[in-house]
Amino acid sequence: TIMMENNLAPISELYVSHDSAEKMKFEAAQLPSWDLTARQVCDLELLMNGGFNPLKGFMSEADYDGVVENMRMADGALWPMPITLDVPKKFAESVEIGQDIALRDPEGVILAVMSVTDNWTPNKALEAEKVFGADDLAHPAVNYLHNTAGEVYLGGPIIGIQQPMHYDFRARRNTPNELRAYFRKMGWRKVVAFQTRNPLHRAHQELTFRAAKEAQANLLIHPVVGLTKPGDIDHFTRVRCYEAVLDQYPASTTSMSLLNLAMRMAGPREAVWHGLIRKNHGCTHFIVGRDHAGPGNNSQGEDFYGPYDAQDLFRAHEEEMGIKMVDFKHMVYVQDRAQYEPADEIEDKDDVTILNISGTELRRRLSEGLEIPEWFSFPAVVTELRRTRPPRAQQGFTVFFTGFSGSGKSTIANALMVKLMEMGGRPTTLLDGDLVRKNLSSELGFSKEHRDLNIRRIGYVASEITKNGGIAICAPIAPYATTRRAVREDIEQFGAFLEVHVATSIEECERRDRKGLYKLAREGKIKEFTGISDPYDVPEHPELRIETENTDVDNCAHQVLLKLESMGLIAA
Ligand code: PPS
Repeated sequence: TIMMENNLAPISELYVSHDSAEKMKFEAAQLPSWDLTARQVCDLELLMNGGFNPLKGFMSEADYDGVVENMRMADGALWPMPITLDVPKKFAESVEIGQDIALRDPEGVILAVMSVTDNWTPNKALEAEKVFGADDLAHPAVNYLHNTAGEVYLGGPIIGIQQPMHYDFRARRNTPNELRAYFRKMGWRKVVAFQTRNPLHRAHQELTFRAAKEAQANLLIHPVVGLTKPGDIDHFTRVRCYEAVLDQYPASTTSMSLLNLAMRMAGPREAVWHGLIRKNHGCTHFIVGRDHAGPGNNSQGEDFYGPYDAQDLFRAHEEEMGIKMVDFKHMVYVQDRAQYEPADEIEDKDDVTILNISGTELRRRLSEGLEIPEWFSFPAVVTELRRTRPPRAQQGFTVFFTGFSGSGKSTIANALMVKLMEMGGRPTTLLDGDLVRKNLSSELGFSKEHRDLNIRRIGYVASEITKNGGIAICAPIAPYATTRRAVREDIEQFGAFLEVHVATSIEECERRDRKGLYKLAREGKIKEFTGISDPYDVPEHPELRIETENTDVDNCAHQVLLKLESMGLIAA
């Protein structure tokens, strides 16, 4: 049987004693040092504060092998997730076994010292298969493993010097021992934890409240604020949303604390990992939902894991973990009775109207500024989400013209800019090819490398403008498809990207030869001239292609406006 009440004795941390910390920090400054990645900082924080108990450092090769193979450390302890210090080969070669290294945050502050006991090159394909279920780059953690993580892993015990600094929501962050002390003080003997990386709506409030009632426990809303799935709503917005929902629970039954975990989206293994972490934070129960910590679709368009695999794996290890699973009730809104009910307990199913709004539908309503009903979410939550995700017609975006020199990009871009400024509402910046080459890229020429740099710089500025709600209009030649794709990816994190191919033929550009450059290029006086002596990749799927040969400038700019309107970016 499972222990149903929590043991709230302090859990062991890996910090050096307060008195020795200063001395150790001073000595550590002489050591070879490693600048931790964002994920490693998250992992280190939970190693040091006991959140990853019983781990004593970054994993040794033997622990790693066991964890990958069958979720067990070398000593047999259950642990489902590799916690490894990945570094580039070059750094690994500079470190000897037995040596101490200083672990620093991205600003250079020394957080811990690690005694290196292990140094090995992991079989990443095997790790992907065993831990994440498939060696498929569509899985965000597999992609990270192959494309971001270093080639070599270093392992060894650590001694913590200080915890990573957080300047946001400081009062809401708690170590396992702080939470244990809080539960002790409040007399909370049973606590059910709810893990989340999404805003909470009414259905979540209902299900968490029911889970707590069912377990006769208090409730801990325990959202992840470290690293979640790429594309998620940022944690700043989410925490403001959670704070709004907290008022909805009966007073003093529920608490909220932020967990600086770097999620891996590993489904079943991740659920077990989450459970162990909550156990360490003094909780007795843990809510596991349908498709817990699911990574989305694989490259075949199918789910990586079965919808209840996470619950099954958790249940199989529940006893050993010492934390009990509360399985997630799928709550739906029954309009006739104006309340949420568990989907599998609705009696007169065929006679009542059940309402639902999917995540996709919610995003659509936000982006189009449409109604989000009160039965679905709390007005205060919707207000926060609308502040972060204003309707498309108020978001920033980038129009990126591409085409040969003399194709008419600048002229159309200028016409578009004044039309947008006539409408007003958003600051507009034109990043014209010539203008950029005077200001941003004055030292660059026209080699492939320099053109790439030039376009990447334009993309960076445009992405900042887009992020800040403005309109960026770019008009470089941008001859390479791969560079244009990279710029698109940079910008689409923040707003829409509209690629416009100004499709004037090279013959027509040369015939017009407005700057006399084509003549010089033909004579070999300008080298590497696009379309003459340097390549141009014709865009395959631009949002818009403009033929200029029989169309005047005003009409070309108008075509762009119509496209923007159809994308909801400007009001019709
Ligand atoms: S790129 O390839 O996107 O980085 O080029 P871009 O920054 O748009 O700069 C193109 C303008 O530079 C002038 N110019 C050349 N263009 C192409 N190839 C060569 N070798 C070259 N040398 C100078 C030319 O005037 C381009 O201006 P636009 O406005 O396109 O005619």
